[in-house]
Amino acid sequence: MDTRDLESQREDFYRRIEPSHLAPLWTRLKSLVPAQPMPVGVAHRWRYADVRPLLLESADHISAREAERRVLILENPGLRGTSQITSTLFAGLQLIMPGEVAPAHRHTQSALRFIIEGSGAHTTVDGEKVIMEPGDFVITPAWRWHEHGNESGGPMVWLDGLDIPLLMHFNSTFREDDAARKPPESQYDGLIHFPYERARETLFALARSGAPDSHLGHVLRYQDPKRGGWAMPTIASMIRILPKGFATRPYRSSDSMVFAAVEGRGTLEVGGTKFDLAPHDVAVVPGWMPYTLQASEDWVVFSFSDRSAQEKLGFFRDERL
Ligand code: 1HN
Repeated sequence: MDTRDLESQREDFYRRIEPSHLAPLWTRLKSLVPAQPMPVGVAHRWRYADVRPLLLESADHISAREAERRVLILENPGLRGTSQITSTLFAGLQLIMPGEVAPAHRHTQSALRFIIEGSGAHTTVDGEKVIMEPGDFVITPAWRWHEHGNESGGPMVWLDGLDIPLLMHFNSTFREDDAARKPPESQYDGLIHFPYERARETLFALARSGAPDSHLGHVLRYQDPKRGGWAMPTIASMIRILPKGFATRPYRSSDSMVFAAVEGRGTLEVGGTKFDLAPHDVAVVPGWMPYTLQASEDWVVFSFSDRSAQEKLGFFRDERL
């Protein structure tokens, strides 16, 4: 049989199996199982100076109570309409004004908060109150009742990170609202509040004590002190300091990274683009794209990714270039 006949007989075969909801794997195998990660989304930076006035304006349009959560979603420009910053994570900037309450609810998605601006507002987790200060890292574990309130005199802004797209893949999302509130079945026994004061002290002590890792800088991982390992089951969070003048060697990992600049200034370089990052700017780097961080001042950077889930499932990879 010549190849034209072979090809047309194959095409005919594919058409005949289609009504039985069957398809050939061999035409799709290499796209289903690529040799390495295909980029999902694009690298992007949100300047806080641009976003802040819009976030504050959102308070003219809706209250925290009516919105339930007054959040502007940081949507990856390569993933429009998905509410995703990466293929597995949601990120947004949440605003709560003085006197406002964001009512209690619980969901199977886990949330992290990294405090950007303001001082003294609170979040509660199963009734345990956490007062939030800039640079603090706060966790709302899955299925824990949580609400936010602002009894301070000024607006309070934080970066939210949730594993929403990840749970969407598992189709295991549940939510209950305040009206259905019951006493919690158990008490969460992990750490939920990591104050910046302690992280900052440790970072600057590290920076004084020796040379930074060539690809990462001086890194602290937020850990669960009881069980060890990452503080959250799905999301891995870190904070690092890059001494003034230091530049990392190119590095890539299979987890797409969300960065939030904290103090000082520097540049994230990814895919030939340089993103200067001022304090409170947020950036995203798709998985497996090599990137570098260059510090023009002593530079503190917070980051989170789905690495905690990838490690547990056994497919996390990284490469030092
Ligand atoms: C949520 O519950 C919070 O509790 C923040 O602060 C962001 C984004 C989507 C769905 C639920 C919060 C959220 C969210």
